[in-house]
Amino acid sequence: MERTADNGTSLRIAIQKSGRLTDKTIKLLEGIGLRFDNYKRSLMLQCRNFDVELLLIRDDDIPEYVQDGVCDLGVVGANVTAETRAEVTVLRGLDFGHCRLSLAAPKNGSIQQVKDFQGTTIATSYPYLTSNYLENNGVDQFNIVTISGAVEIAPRLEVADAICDLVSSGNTLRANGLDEVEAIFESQTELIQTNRELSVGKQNLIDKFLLRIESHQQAERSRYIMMNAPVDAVPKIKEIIPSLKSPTVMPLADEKMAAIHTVIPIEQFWVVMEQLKAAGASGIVILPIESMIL
Ligand code: PRT
Ligand code: ZN
Repeated sequence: MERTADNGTSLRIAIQKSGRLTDKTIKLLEGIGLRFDNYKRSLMLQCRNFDVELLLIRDDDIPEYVQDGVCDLGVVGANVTAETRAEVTVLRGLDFGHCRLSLAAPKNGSIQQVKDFQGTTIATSYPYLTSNYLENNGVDQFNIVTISGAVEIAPRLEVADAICDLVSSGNTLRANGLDEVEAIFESQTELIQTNRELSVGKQNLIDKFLLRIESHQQAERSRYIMMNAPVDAVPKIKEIIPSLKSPTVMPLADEKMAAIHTVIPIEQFWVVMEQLKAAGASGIVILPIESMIL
């Protein structure tokens, strides 16, 4: 167990108690080696093997808890931090919970572009981001109706002419006869830190925590690749491999053949595979990587 300098005070991280981000957040924390018991039952959860405790709360409260220093770190959508205007530091995007906040209006109606929002009533859970966007884009007269859920049915209930809500696949808008007019904010889940001064012990713990997250993210973006190839083809194969470091080349019992091991970024995976096969590689094996420190 790693202890902080300030009397064993744990690093306190706010995460969503129950919602879209909860399972992915826990999966990430477990992916960097942290172990917890029964996270679905408690409000406060002590990590068994790292000096961290989790506070499980509604996502709307996370930025403020972090701003006020009640929690040192938080895991929350950029959309929530931006709407609450909390003063916190974004440490990094966590590459899940991707979505966009979009203005949307009834299909084939009178609202087709941003200027058509002039004089309309818009239902949203994001009054600040919505008004701010409209005002910055030449729309100076509109009403905002702030509602916290089921925003997409507001036009049908004639509570509003249009909406501004989070969209990921677009299915909810389509199912409610709405068209996306404009995406006003791109979001993903982020790790945020309080701007309050932290003890050296806590700051050290955050540095360790961040290094683990970085290694985990790097590993998730990479694959370990092994293959055999004729010795003659090795120079060509080395040129093809977009390796993070020089590949390992090992002799095989058959002197005309060599084994090549390396790590490649996942997004180049298929293109590289095809090129390697064409260059003479065979028996190509791809493995996931648990963690990676460059
Ligand atoms: O109870 P609590 O307040 O903690 O949770 P919540 O109900 O406010 O939030 P929750 O769990 O629904 O979402 C948490 C976070 O997930 C959001 O703040 C975003 O950062 C992120 N996220 C990613 C999304 C979506 N994608 C998303 N699609 N949040 C909500 N949606 C909803 C959207 O509001 C709409 O109703 O999904 C519907 C649209 O989805 P598509 O796929 O049909 O376009
Ligand atoms: Zn919420």
